Amino acid sequence: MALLKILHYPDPRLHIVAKPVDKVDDHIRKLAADMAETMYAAPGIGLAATQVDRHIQMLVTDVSDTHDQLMTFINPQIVESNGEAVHEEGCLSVPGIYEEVTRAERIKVRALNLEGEPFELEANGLLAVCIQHEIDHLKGKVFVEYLSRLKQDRIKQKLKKHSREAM
Ligand code: K1U
Ligand code: ZN
Repeated sequence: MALLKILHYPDPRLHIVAKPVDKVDDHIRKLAADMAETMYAAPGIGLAATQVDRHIQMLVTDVSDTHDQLMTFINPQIVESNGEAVHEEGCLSVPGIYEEVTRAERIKVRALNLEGEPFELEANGLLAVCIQHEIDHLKGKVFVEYLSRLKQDRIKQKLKKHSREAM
């Protein structure tokens, strides 16, 4: 397995819209394993292929404390959503920034698993937040884009300053 480089906001590649996966093969399974390793190492509770500069519709999540609930979603689609909930979110592509976002409270997701078989999952709480956040990545949307323009500009300045300091 391999650790992948995570793109940082405001990298324009974070806005590329991911394409559907047409065949779930060993190449896709290897990428899913590398994404899981990268997510655990970060550490994080989710990761979308977009964040590692692979523009296909695949994401991984594990919201457990024990790191034993890894889930892979290929070509995920939210087919039902209900209610509204506010949750503080972070993002491995926007390090050090945590902000509240309002999203659906409960969702039903349809996707393919690593065998290419369709499945449906109903989610609420942190898992629902995380899946919605990752599906946004696949659509080229970063969570800070739910914030005011002023906050987005401040976050961009802060991250640019950090990347200059890291050089
Ligand atoms: O998409 C990402 O960048 C991953 C992101 C997922 C996420 C977190 C919180 C709300 C919505 C989506 C993260 O994993 S940020 C890191 C994080 O939240 C975390 C890290 C270690 C332990 C627990 C949480
Ligand atoms: Zn993110």
